[in-house]
Amino acid sequence: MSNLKIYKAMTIAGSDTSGGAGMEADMKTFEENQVYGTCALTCIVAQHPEDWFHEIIPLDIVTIEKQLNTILGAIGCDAMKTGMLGSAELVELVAHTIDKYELKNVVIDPVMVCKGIDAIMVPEAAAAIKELLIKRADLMTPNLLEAAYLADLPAIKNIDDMKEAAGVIVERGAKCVAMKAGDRFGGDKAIDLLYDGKEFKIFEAPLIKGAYNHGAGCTFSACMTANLAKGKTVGEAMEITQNFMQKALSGSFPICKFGGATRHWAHRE
Ligand code: PXL
Repeated sequence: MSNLKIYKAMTIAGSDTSGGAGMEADMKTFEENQVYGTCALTCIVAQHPEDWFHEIIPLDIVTIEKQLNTILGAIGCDAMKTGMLGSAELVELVAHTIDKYELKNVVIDPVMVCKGIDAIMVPEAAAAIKELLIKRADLMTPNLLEAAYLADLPAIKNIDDMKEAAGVIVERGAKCVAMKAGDRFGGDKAIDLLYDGKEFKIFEAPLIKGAYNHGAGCTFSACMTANLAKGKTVGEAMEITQNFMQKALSGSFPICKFGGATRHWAHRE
């Protein structure tokens, strides 16, 4: 038995049955960062083996509330993140839970789109995230589509647009924004932006051609969450996460004929 201090992180997320994204990515990333993970499961995503159509099977709100009670009533957490929330009712429950337990290090990953679908999946849930969760977030981790939606901008096409969107999201109440452009601008660089309301920091990394990036957004956000749980600043967490992602993407691998996954353990190889 160990007496070392154990840091804990909670994810409120869906299960990606294929193992690369969702709560599976979150829990693997917590573990790789030496943080004990707990999970309140919101839905199950089951991919059809013939065509990889993502079927979303929601869990009922009472079941989700029971899980939150287990975790927060008995175990607690040093940081938390959200993943696929899927309904306005669930977003309301998450907002209420953050207030009730006065949760610290609240990371909101506003999962509104899945790779390849350039449209907001559940408009009511997205609107509720904008209204109820931005202002409760210590850190928001949107991709470009999500950031444009949250900031009411038509599209984000360059770094200036990223800064503008981050500015609006902070004005709307988030303490900090870590925005992931990934490969969206073309070119040979992956660009991330960190804004804490005072200073814009740009993080540039070589774009890893042909990487399997399924689950990369969840992994990024979970790595930030784990490091906030350990008491790192957002800036320190971002440095660690940049390194973690570079390795996880460089070492990504195919899992089936429809795609692959990031290598969560690559940082220790
Ligand atoms: O990467 C977004 C995402 C989040 N959560 C779950 C998912 C996916 C994408 O497939 O399945 C559960």
